[in-house]
Amino acid sequence: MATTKTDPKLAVTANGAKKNKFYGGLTREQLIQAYRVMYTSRRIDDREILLKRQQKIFFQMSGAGHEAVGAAAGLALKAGYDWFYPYYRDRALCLALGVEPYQMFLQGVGAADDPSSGGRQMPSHWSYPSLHIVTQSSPTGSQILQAVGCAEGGRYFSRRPKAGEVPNSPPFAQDAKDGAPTPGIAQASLDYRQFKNVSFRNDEVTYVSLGDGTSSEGEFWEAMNAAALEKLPVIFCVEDNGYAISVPVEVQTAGGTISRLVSGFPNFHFEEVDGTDPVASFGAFQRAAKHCREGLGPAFIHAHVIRPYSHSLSDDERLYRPDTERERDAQRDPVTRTQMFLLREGILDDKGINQLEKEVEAAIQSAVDRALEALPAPPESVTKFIYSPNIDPTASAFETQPANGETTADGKKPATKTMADLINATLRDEMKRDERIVIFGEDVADCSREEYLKRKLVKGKGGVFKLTFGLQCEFGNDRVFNSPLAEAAIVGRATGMATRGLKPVVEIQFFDYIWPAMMQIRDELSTIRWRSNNGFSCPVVIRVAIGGYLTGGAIYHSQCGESIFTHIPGLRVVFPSNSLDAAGLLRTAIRCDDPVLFLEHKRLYRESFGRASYPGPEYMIPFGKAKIVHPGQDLTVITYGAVVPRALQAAQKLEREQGVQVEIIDLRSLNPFDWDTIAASVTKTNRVLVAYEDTLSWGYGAEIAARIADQLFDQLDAPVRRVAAKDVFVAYQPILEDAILPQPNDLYLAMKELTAY
Ligand SMILES: Cc1ncc(C[n+]2csc(CCOP(=O)(O)OP(=O)(O)O)c2C)c(N)n1
Ligand SMILES: [Mg+2]
Repeated sequence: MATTKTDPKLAVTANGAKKNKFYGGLTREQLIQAYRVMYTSRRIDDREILLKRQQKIFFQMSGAGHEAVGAAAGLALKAGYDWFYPYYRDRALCLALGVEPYQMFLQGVGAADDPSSGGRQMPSHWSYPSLHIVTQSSPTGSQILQAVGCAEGGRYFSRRPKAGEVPNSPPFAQDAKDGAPTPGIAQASLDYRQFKNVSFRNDEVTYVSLGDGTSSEGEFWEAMNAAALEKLPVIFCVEDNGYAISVPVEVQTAGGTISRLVSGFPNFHFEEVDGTDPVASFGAFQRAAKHCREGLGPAFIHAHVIRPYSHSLSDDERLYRPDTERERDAQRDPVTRTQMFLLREGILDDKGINQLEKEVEAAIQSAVDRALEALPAPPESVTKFIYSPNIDPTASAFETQPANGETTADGKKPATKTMADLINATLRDEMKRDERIVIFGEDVADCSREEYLKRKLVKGKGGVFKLTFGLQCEFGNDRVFNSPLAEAAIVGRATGMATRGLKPVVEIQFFDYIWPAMMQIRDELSTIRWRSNNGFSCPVVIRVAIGGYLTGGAIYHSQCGESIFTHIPGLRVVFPSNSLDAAGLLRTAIRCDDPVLFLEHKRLYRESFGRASYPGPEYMIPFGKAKIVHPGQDLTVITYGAVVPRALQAAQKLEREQGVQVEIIDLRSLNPFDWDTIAASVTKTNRVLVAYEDTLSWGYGAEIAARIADQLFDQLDAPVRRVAAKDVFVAYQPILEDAILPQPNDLYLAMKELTAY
């Protein structure tokens, strides 16, 4: 693709301006509008700096120096039509799209009425749903993959418009408990779609911006690759001010120019432009948007800007930039430059400029006065919107019975299925029911080279554990596809898609490799609803193969680590131990309105333990509901996952030998977890063992044990014990693996000791 380099001198037209003259596609009125936006942006920064010094706001991040490129992007793209993932320097863009100065000051004071976050996020973390400005966070670059997913979501709906429709059903069901209609309880036949307004345009564009330093983040490169591969309509705008805090661009970017590094990506339209010139910048955005809207692929705009106000109010750039360099930058200040341009072209005279600036000052003063009166949200509201306020996945509406008959048509008992079989069947049923479900990840497709399948040359793979086998063949390669080998991209793209209303059910091939996606899971997926004060949500399901007991899995194919994720507010975590629970919990995960980490134990995929016959396409289990897999009154064992069959084995041995009856609780879902069942059982048995496969210290059992010590202290006749893996990694040699992971005999000994206590 061609790179357009704009000479800033050419963008400024010669003297003798006429009334109807266009300036690189901009009318005189648009240029005045651009200047108004730019000047407003700068003056808001100035005012915020003052307010911060007066301790009336608590943080300040300026967009100074970046105003021209922002105003130009806002003029070239359409609010509420295109989609925007701006970064913190994009104040002018937001103003150009329609955000009001008052709203920005509300963010500064942290007001309840701040439409971005209700006082939850720093200023300059934009979020305005009606304008399609998607909630932003603070990690540099984590917005980029989501922008790619957002574009994919829009394209999906434009190709399958029916998928965006909401199933036609009443909004709320009867709560089975008291028969009264209860808002917030989802009917079994309903799901998250009721609360997701899908809107899309066939020629929409997704804008995403970042700084020059941020282009060093791996996620940037993953996003560029994905956008190029899929020819997605994304405009990447690198606002290059030459510094990332104190690190200059030549130390950050090999060769000192990001344009050169990205130039090999196919399908892109490239622009390198003086981002302090609104006319040149507008032209770049117009050409970029045209390329995207025509479906030719993504675009990349490298805009050279300045950063006159240091990195933030906490930074003093004089510590690392000499005056000469700063003065050189000041010559290119976009606000003064544009003002001079308007005067020189006779578009505004001195009086006109004065008038405009006076109007802006008055508007800012009134906005500040009002914002300083605004109230913060009440402290008790802080836990609102961690999860969906609309669908409660612990509700009784998610409790349905398995639909399988006792016998099949020919009078035989139905065949029992493995966990792998029933997860596959549940995915198939849900994909049939809901066209918004897309499945992607590493190796999940049957075969990326579809012609091999069509010509029946191959059978297809469907995942390294074959859990997604046959789904691409049945539902098409736009719904089930292989992603590049990039876990952050899998979760980041899924998050963007879910923000648009799709239901991505993605796979992380091995839990051991979930870590590249950790930033997306911890700082994005789980926080989006809360930080946007319910403005956005992204109910993604992440299926992950987890766990050991594999004899040969070794350190990097055997890890657990679920407590790291149960520690994250906003994320549901489930961990089934058998086929039926896997089917019921997966269906709830897919239909609910929250992000879910669905942990599938590899060792249990094809075990003979816990097989069950197919429970039908409506079988669901609510989250937070444990199952007593073995009743007893002498000791409670709280466990989950692959420790369940091992605990059963140990309990049966103890019962045979000593007549001791152990009650085994399979938690099934770890966040939320079923405290009521635990409390009832411990109150009955007065002794408790918490058993889990992960390393002992700082693990999931610590929280359960602490709660029991705190709330059931009076009920205990013995200390709360834990059995778990040794605090080491899982070794390859089976003898070593056995010594590391909790075995039935370890459980047996602990049970015996506790009952004798
Ligand atoms: C992942 C991550 N690492 C570090 C930071 C701290 N930080 C915030 S902004 C910034 C520099 C960004 O520079 P650049 O991308 O060039 O954008 P600019 O601020 O210059 O516009 C850093 C290091 C962060 N927010 N996120
Ligand atoms: Mg920078």
